[in-house]
Amino acid sequence: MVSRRDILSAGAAGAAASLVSTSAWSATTNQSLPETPLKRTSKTGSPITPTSGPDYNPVVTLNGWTLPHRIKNGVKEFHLVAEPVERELADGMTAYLWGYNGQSTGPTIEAVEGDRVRIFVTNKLPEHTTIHWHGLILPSGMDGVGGLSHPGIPPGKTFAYEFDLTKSGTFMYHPHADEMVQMAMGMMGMFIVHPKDPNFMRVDRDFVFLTNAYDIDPGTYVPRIMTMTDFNLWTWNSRIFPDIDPLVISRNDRARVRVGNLTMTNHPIHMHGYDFEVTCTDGGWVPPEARWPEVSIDIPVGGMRAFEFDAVHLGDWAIHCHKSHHTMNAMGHDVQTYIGADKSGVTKKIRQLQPEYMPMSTAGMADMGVMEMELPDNTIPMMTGWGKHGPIEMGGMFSVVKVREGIQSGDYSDPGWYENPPGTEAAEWTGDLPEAPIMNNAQTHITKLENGNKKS
Ligand SMILES: [Cu+2]
Repeated sequence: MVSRRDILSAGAAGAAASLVSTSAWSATTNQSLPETPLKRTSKTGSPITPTSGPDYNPVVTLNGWTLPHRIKNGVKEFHLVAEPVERELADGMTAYLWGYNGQSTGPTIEAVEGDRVRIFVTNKLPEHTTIHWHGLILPSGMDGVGGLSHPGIPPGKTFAYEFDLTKSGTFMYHPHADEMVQMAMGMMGMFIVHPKDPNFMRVDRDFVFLTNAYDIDPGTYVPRIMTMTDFNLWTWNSRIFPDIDPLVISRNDRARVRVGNLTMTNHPIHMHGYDFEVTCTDGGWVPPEARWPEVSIDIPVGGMRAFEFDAVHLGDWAIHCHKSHHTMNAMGHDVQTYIGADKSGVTKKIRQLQPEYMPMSTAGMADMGVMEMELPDNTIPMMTGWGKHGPIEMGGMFSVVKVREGIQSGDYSDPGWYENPPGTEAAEWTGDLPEAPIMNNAQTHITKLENGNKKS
């Protein structure tokens, strides 16, 4: 007898071969339901190219996957299972979350404008749940607000949601029952509706991810659900740097990045090397005449922004939240600032008790990026990651857009680090320096006085 737990944990080994499997238990216990696809790993799953029906270019869910469907009498059927999951936030750190079909975040649902969808939701949680389809236009009774639209789905039961997809765009799904707890535990996913006309807003690479946040004490596994603002893990699709997969793009591809925000604060997502235009919100497509150029786009709470660019600049380009605390992993926020402090006296004293003691952070905190500090189990350093040229000193909401020549369509594998062409990389200067203009406060003051004297 193979338990579901075995299926989940066995996946880590043969990850690349098959990212999606079908769990035996659901097929036998729910004969009339579509099979329950189950994701085993936190690696980015291959997009699912449509084999029947209208053509579309499938999205790539960063460190996530797309939910397979079946078609029954012209209706697209999906099966989501709400359940406790173990999610690897990064190599060396696992969180005990709630999610869908074996993972948090849940799989991306992908369909086409004009489709009728039937989404079965099985509740394997210890309490009731619902799913709200954020941004979709649908009948009131399908809107998933527990108690308002319909009763909550009790543990062990399956509800069916059914509606027509009347518009294309980028939407989200999440519980609207004990919402604070269930979202803090990682329950959320994306819902992509492709345009009926495959040439409308067509791109070559279409990335999608959700921003989410957890408060998990170092050495523990379960998020603190009562935290309102002071989260210590800022994630994309329940994944943190250095283990968020890169966004791999072939030069001259038209690329789109869709970012949803189901945290409790905004995230200004900044991408280096390019300017771009916001082409879609969770309300719909932005007409060309209403767009303006950006290099950072604030993703509001409970909102989605998709931006597009032509990938003409080769390189490794950082993409990250511009709130600098959101590109850090777990850390205490009540640590004193020691910049400029003289710790030599106290160091001498402490070393009498603990000879290997090292004073830290008197010149900044970059020493944290290279230190091999002993951490509690199941904890990732505050700032970490190693690039071609040294420590990257980041964490949390950070990844790299990798634009390369001649990447095959459909290939999202990491091409490694970019080799800067000769003469295009900043390096130490050993020649003569121009005289540096100095304007310190005293001089400013003198200049002001002189100018004042001249006037009188
Ligand atoms: Cu942020």
